[in-house]
Amino acid sequence: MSDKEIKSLEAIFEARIARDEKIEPKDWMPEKYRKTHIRQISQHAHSEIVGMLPEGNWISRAPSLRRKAALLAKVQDEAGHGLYLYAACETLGVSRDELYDQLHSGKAKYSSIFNYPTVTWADMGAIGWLVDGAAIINQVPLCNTSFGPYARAMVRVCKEESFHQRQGFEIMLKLCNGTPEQKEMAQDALNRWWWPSLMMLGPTDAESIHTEQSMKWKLKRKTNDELRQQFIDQTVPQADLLGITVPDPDLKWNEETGHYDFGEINWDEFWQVVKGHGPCNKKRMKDRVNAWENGAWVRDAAMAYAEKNEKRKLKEAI
Ligand code: BYC
Repeated sequence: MSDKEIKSLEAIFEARIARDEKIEPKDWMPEKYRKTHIRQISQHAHSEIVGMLPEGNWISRAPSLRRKAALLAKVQDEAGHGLYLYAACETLGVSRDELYDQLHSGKAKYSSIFNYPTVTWADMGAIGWLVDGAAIINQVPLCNTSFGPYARAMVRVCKEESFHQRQGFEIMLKLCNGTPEQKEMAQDALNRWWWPSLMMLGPTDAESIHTEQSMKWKLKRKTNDELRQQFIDQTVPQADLLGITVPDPDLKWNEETGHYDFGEINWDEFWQVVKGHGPCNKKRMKDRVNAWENGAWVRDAAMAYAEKNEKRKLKEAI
């Protein structure tokens, strides 16, 4: 294709973005648009899959049958989110095997938040309330993202995230209305998950290398800092309602801006975790690779069953 032809396709593409039209997999798109979508959607898919691991730790330890059923359903939803997202990513011409290879070899990133340990039951509450709460704030704008398969996947994901957030908040509410020890457990979980939840929304806009271009392409509809402020503004009153304290001495309502001011985030810690040196990075990858390898017989059996069925159908058709 000549440079002139590419320029004209680019102009048509930009005009479609400006009109808020959805870009579909078979439409022409700039190579950089395709690559940046593969990057973000696959990181998102990996986060869902790795995100199952810290919670999986508590399925066999949940304090009641009701809690166990809800947690099990939540973790299954996360597997489903991973699958929608991998499928959306595959429409951009990358194979599932390649994506898994990138995750298992440590080449691909996944959300920093899942490299922290889940040491008490209250962590299940804090993850649902804070981590899924931050995820909803990040993902609701993505329902309106420019790439069709990603936007459509997000609509369903957000509906399920909303249930996840509520089940987490309800765990926290129960603990906060329980014994002093239970309330202390909830406070301890908030202390440990607050700052990593703020980091989850990505580096500051000044440090974010992809935001500017992704906003232009309407891949991202809000910047990292906008999402973080929205999360803080929404969550602090919920902590007040629970009667526990956000671990930030600089947190203060600002009448003038109509937002909370907040303290300095430890970005060194964030980058350490992103680079693989968080408290659980190695364990998460080991568990994920083991789960993949130990599941090989299930995949082989499913393939053998599908082939057998295919042959039977062919035989019947003859
Ligand atoms: N962790 O230029 P930036 C869930 C990387 S799962 C690790 O701002 P971007 C759930 C970033 O990739 C929810 N890495 O990037 C599941 C980039 O590196 P590369 C997961 C991070 O993409 C189970 C570099 O830093 N949500 O909710 O414009 C149980 C510079 O950053 C992180 C999504 O994936 C991080 N936190 O903005 C419970 C949502 N932040 O790629 C819950 C979709 C940044 O150049 N993703 N990096 O090597 C997004 O919205 C955006 O990708 C982000 C980052 C806002 C996360």
